[in-house]
Amino acid sequence: MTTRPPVASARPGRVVVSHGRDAVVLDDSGNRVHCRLQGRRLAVVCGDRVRWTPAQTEGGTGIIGEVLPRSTELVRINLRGEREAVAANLTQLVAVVAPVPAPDFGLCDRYLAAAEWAGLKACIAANKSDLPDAEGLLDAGLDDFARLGYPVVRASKRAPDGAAALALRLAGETSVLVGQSGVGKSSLTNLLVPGVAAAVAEVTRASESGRHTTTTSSLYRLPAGGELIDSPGVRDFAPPLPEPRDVGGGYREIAAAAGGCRFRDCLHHHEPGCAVAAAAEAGTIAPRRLASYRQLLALAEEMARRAPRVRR
Ligand SMILES: Nc1nc2c(ncn2[C@@H]2O[C@H](COP(=O)(O)OP(=O)(O)OP(=O)(O)O)[C@@H](O)[C@H]2O)c(=O)[nH]1
Ligand SMILES: [Mg+2]
Ligand SMILES: [Zn+2]
Repeated sequence: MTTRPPVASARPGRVVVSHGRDAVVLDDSGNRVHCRLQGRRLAVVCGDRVRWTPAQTEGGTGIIGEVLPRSTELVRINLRGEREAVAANLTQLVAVVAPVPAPDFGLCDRYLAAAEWAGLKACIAANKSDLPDAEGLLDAGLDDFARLGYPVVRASKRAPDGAAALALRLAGETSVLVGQSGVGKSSLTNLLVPGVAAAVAEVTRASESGRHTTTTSSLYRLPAGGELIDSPGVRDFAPPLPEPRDVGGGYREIAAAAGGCRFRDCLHHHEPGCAVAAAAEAGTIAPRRLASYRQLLALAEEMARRAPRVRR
């Protein structure tokens, strides 16, 4: 009679770090398991729900055999023009800005539009509030976002309870911190997640010299419930674009004003009777936001011209 080795059964897990063919998975008991991806076709990102099997591999003790469908995802277009998921199963995007490095509001617009298209909540964390905003540039931009209904929370690692307001926003959500390199995403993570100090300190040290310090996204459990993903800083963010007629859905004020346009299919270029253009002239829509919308619209139209049928 032959006895077979017991077949280990697949278990649920959550990807908390992913790099190439390797990932760290949090199992149901909160243990971190270093896993390899099975096969060439599997790919995971931070936040993915997976099924994994205990197994001794070169780099760890598990193999991920299956990625469960994502409820939401944040996707970017990489330098090769391909779709690339940044994080999965999110409920909220937090765009982090600071007085230094100088804020890039166009970048915020693109992140917020991506959140709208992906059905994520969104808010802005105005970090380093201990520093003076010399040009008033940050405050002016933040006012624009607050008027649109995006919560703006101030934060600082140099103030007592400097992340308390943000902590309230994060409770119960799965949030990703995004933004330029050096705005303080990892420092905020450090404040919000007790016990990860070591892991963050190791990477923040190098940031004093102004380099991109965080190189891989990491997911942490928050003490008040919910999860936080610290992501690497970016110079730019190109979201995958919907059909031209849907681009306005990424801009709340434009979507709201569009109902007043003379033509139902108005794209708010320079069509006659455009309520969006009129609102921008009247000052109720920030001209900067309209320009930012038109930039994405032009790209979406360019894509539609190039590949009218293969587009999703
Ligand atoms: N004054 C001040 N400095 C801060 C604050 N938060 C972070 N910093 C500094 O800003 C620099 C960058 O901080 P990080 O937390 O590494 O920034 P990051 O957004 O994670 O950067 P990347 O990982 O490169 O994307 C460090 O020198 C921090 O000490 C703050 O609230 N106030
Ligand atoms: Mg960082
Ligand atoms: Zn219009």
